[in-house]
Amino acid sequence: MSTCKPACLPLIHKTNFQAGRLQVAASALELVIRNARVATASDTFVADIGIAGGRIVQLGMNLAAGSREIDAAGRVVTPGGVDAHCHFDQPMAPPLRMADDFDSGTRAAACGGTTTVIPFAAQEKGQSLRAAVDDYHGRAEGKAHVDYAFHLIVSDPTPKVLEEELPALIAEGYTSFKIYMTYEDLKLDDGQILDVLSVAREYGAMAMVHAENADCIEWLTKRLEAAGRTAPRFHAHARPLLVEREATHRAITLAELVDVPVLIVHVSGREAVEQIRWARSRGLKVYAETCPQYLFLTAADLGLDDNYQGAKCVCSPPPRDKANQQVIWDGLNDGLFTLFSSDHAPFRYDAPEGKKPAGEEVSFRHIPNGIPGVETRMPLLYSEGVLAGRMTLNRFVELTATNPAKAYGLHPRKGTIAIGSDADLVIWGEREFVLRNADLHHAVDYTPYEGQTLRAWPAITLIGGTVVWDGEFHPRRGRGRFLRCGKPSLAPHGARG
Ligand code: DUC
Ligand code: ZN
Ligand code: ZN
Repeated sequence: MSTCKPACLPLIHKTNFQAGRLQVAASALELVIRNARVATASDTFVADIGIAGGRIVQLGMNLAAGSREIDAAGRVVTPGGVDAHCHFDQPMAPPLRMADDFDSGTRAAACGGTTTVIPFAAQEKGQSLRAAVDDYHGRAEGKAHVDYAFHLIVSDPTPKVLEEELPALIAEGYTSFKIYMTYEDLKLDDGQILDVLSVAREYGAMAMVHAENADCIEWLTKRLEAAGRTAPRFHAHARPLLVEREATHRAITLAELVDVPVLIVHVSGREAVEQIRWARSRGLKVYAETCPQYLFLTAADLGLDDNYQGAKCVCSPPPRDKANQQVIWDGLNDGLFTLFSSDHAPFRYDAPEGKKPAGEEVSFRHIPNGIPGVETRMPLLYSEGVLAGRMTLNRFVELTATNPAKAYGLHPRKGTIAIGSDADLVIWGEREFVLRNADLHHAVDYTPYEGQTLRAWPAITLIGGTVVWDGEFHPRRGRGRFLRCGKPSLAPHGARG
């Protein structure tokens, strides 16, 4: 593991007070962050932040001395990021294996300013949902450096799952679940989707939908393969915008039928955006998430020829074009999108368990879908959104921290800077540097953003008032806590919620 110091500055010092004065001055405050330019989703103001017991206990000017102090004069301080869509150590069919487990995945998160993650406990067909959750806890416990909650992935909605397991798990704090409209081993048919949405409605949970039409993808894939078009770039040809549009429309319609909010995840471009705008104009509670790859990558990154390197950017839905990037920027700014998540789905490029399954350069159909991004999500949007003048600082906070915490029932403990909130904070450093995978902390052997110039990186990340990143990573393996989610604020309280 490397340590990178893109914005490391000597901000931390111990206060020079005498033992006698300590009782008064530092009885309450273990840490004071001085003169911070505090940014929340709604306000930006200069204040000292007083921290005790892992929480923010005071906000104001000229706070009493803390046992430790950080001088943040001139620095922006935001809530630690909440990455509400990432995949760590999710079981895969052999030979595939995700590169990041909860150790390396949450290490990367912390170094990039994300202090809470919500990955997925995925049910295999034939498996009980409870068994999937128990298995996933085993993968996280003792490893996580940051706090974490779980979404569920429902791939086999049997009567037992719908009537017993889902209601019980929702009551225990697993209040969101993802359903897939594509992938043979995960997809649900429309009737099954209606069943799962009905449970979401009844118990006040949030359903997240991967919206791509499976039959269209399969039909296109077969035709491309028959024509010998199997290079990574044909992944985008097999999943054009209309494939996402149709499924988005269908997901909206199914949710309308059940009368329940729905969240469309990883929206990639104009056609799905148009469906979501149309639904909103009709008063439907349709929410949307997008991800860095739809702002910073295009289909050209899948390769302009048959070079296999394009496999590094194979994810679903695929990246689109420059015009669609602008559509996504517009949606981030005008409120269409509620969430900005990484969809970190980490596979090594040069590895038989990764992008070259069993060591082979395979047809795009068999390239594992997903790219790394948990560490770069916040710095990319801060650099190219806030500092490039495309987005306000407050909207940045809302999209990367506050809304994900609210959407999944973790607010106000997470996602804001307020009295009583966990002292999960990012003190930003602003200077230009070139992003290199060698400086990142995930276990993936590449970043899709290699060579990109960034203008900012967290100078310091704090979790519960403890410095976990200050240009060096300070491990807290196993001290990341499991969080039970409350009811998502975007979903109505279900009849039985
Ligand atoms: N969907 C995801 O949510 N993540 C990775 C790949 C995919 O298809
Ligand atoms: Zn998905
Ligand atoms: Zn995902």
